[in-house]
Amino acid sequence: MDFSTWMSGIQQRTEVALAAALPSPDLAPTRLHLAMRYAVLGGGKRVRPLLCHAAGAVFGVDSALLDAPSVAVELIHAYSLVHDDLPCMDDDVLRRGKPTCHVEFDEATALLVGDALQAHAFQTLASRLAGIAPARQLEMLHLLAAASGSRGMAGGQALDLDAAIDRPGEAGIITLQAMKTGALIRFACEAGAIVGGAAPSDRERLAEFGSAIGLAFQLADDLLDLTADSSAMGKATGKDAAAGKATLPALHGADWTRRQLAGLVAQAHDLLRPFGDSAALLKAAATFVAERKS
Ligand code: GRG
Repeated sequence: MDFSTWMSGIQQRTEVALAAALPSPDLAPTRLHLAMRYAVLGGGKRVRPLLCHAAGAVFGVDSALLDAPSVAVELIHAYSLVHDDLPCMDDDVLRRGKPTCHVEFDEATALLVGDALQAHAFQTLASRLAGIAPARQLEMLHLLAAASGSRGMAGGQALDLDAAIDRPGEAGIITLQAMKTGALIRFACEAGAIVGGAAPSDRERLAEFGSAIGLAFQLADDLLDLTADSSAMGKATGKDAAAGKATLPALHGADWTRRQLAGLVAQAHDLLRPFGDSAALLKAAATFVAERKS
């Protein structure tokens, strides 16, 4: 099966799994549940679920076992976008080509949507999951909490908010990006290996792969922020420069960034070499993340 056919299948599968995991809009409080579904469903590339499924495929895992970690990481990602768009953070009005959650609903609802999505992610991953040993579930819960918290995504966001004043250099930017966006991507890859019962060295290899791809993902995003227009992205672009935020493409230019991206993809592909053909989808996913146009 070619990568784009596989990718559409996983995106559709993830949409169904997310819709089933989220509380019904008929259930009280209906407005909150409607807003949660608005923030999660019907948009997004589902990069983290794609990586989780592709990582699991390296170890021959049945897709059904990868739905829970994929849904959990996507719910955390969706919550982060809702909070990131709030007036107290990036103050964005457009996300995935539609009004942001606080514009469509209101600020207080958007705040609660983020809170509830975060809790729901952990509830999903902590539910009884047929076919996954509880010890593996516990490991994933621990990793997802660490990836989301003050030493992961939330901490990276805090460093990013300070970046316009602190003006971090290259090493500082790489650290904050590894936390802000890399941590969830690393989790998605490592979770696939955990569900697959990978040996510790293979699991670490997948986590390192996730870190390389996380950095590539952020570089590609910063490059698109510099070069793409907002209609292609479905969100505002050019915001980093306007906010005076240092990014690696802003420091070094687009050509340097494209060379770095190619280097990171080569590094990621090298990490997968021992897995041979069973890593074909994950290899293609790495290329997709670095070369994406939106
Ligand atoms: C508010 C705690 C908290 C964290 C926010 C992820 C994040 C941290 C902020 C998002 C800001 C941003 C645009 C970062 C660049 C990388 C990124 C996460 C882009 C959006 O992710 P995609 O491209 O989005 O996977 P889709 O819509 O495809 O799901």
